Amino acid sequence: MEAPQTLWRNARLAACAGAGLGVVERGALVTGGGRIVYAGAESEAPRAPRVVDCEGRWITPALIDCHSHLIYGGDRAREFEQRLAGASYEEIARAGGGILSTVAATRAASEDALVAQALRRLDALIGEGVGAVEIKSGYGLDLASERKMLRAARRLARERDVIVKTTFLGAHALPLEYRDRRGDYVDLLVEEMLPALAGEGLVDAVDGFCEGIAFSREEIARVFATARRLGLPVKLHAEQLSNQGGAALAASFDALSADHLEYLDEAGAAAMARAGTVAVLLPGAYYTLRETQAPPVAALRQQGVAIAVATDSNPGTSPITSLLTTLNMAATLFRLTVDECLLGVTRHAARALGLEAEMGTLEAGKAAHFALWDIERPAELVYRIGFNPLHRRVWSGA
Ligand code: DI6
Ligand code: FE
Repeated sequence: MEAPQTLWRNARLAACAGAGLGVVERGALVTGGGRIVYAGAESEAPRAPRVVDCEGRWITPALIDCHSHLIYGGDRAREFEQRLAGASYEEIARAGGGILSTVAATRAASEDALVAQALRRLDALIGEGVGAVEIKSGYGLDLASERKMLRAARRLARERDVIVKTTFLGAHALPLEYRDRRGDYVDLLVEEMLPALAGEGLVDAVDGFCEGIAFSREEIARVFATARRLGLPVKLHAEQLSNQGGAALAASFDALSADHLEYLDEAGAAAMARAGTVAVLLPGAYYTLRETQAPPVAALRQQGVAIAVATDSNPGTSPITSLLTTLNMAATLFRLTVDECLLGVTRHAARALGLEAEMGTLEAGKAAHFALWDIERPAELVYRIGFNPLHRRVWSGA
């Protein structure tokens, strides 16, 4: 254990460990060497040379956005107007708009431009106490452009104090040039793109979009088999627009998470529970697409599936860069409790990224990344809309 350097006293902790939120009313943290050395009652805290009075503020672990498409070229404001005029997301996608229009803009953008655009979105998240973010590729859909996206994602982690987990999402949409050659594109994914990018150290996990307008279970299974052969964990966009049995497929590959899940059935939830696959709920996309079928939260609870919440920040279906607003949506639209919301962007989000040894709770041994809030009770992090009560974000105990 590191030597104590700083005592953060006079705090209220939502440690997100143990039962519920793990609240400690007269709490303190002790940090040293960039780690948490102690988290608990102030009366039992070890001494430290430096003392910070938190003035009764609440401390949570740094928040985690475990599903985002933060890197992309252009925007989709025009498509937003088309949808306001009555076009559906699927109609726009089938007409070559949607994801494919962002693919064109992303292919045309330089790596520097992608980094500069994404930094503004990342800074919005960091400004709300976020300390880790997952970022997917999937708007390149050729080797050079997917590499450019993943390199841009890695660069963000050097530009800011934040952990970035990269996810290869080559199976996001069928690129135009493969329109009549689906099998050839999946061959390209599994034979060339994924092995090359994994070999360059650019890929922390592998994702796909299992949907009528995207890829079938069989196609996703080929991508996942390659991922596992390369030693990479998988996750899946599953059951967003229809029930394809994607969550059960993901669970059969021991997926870290299955995400969206509006159309998940009982059998899918049971398969996730058995595999320990986290359910990542994305209310920003549900809201933007004006979905009416909410994910089966009761079944997830009953099966004991861990629930995480994330922004899905992307230009088409979830143009949101506020994790706090996303929590409000999760509570209001999906009826998650405050505790479920907050665990969904801390402990359970960490699990969805395989980061649980480092982040997600205030516990001795974890990285000293946490957030101090000007609030009287944790519910305020969920209840307000468009108001940011962050006092400060602490990175590595400094
Ligand atoms: N599901 C989503 O919600 C995003 N990707 C996906 O597979 C949407 C991406 C986009 O419309 O650009
Ligand atoms: Fe997504």
